[in-house]
Amino acid sequence: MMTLRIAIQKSGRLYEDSVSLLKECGIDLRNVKDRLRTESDNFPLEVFFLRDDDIPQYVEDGVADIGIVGENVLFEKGKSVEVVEKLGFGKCRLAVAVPRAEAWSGIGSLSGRRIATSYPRLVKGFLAEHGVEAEIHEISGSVEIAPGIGLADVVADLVSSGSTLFMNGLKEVETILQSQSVLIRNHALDAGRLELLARLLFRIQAVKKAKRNKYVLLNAPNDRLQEVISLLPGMRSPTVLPLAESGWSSVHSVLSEDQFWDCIEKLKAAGAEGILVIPIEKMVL
Ligand code: PRT
Ligand code: ZN
Repeated sequence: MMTLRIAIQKSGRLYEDSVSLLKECGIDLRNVKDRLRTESDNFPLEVFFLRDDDIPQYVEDGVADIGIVGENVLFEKGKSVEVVEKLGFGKCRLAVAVPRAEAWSGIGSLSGRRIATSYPRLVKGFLAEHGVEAEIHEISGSVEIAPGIGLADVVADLVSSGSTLFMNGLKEVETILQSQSVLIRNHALDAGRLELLARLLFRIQAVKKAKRNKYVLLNAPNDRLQEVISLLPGMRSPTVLPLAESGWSSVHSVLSEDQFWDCIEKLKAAGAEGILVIPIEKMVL
């Protein structure tokens, strides 16, 4: 039987989220722990566990059909694959950082300096784009200690909370790339695999959409029902049910994360009470 082969990180920051995403898509995996490959019993999917750095190559070569990898790694490797979908996890940025005491006067001040990084290709592109010449020192780990031990003047490294830079006496001054995990695919998938990918993508999009939305239930006095309803976008329009207590209704709707707090405040002001907010597991429109 035809299966779709996906490459995901074996262990590290993307592992948990990658496995959870498949699970949320209803794909059960057999004994995931300490395996190099596994398959699913309820979806024609075979999973390869790899170092994240190797995933773009496997997908380009067609050893895996699709993969989950950070854009930072994808763009650094420069392999020829297609990005299918942004996945919204593994968010970070590749940033330039300098010793905290240093006055920063813009990208031009990188000129002639030594930059330590694990992302030479991305840094080179950034420098070229700004017409700056500097020395790139490629190191594979613990980039943030390079200035402290005299190996470099400046670093270009991944940052999420910023605490690693802070603890090493550095400050972030420029962003080279905003990154998150993406689903990538081989260019030349056959029709059967494209169809499996479409099924998987449909599920991924339903999971993503659900995460961005909440189910909201509230009680509203009937004399203010129209005002309350006008505040709720809903999928089509809100559901309204009478409460046992006369003069009151229960209103159900879906709210997106970005308008959430704003909307809740307005609903309260419009007389809504007993507002319940419930996570949505899947959302298919
Ligand atoms: O073994 P393998 O090669 O598969 O794993 P790895 O060690 O190369 O990668 P891993 O697991 O550390 O990271 C995998 C991916 O997670 C990266 O390629 C990014 O796409 C993403 N990601 C998201 C991050 C971070 N956030 C992150 N903060 N990767 C690394 N970091 C490191 C960063 O290098 C620095 O050392 O965390 C430190 C900074 O974090 P803050 O929170 O102190 O700013
Ligand atoms: Zn890696």
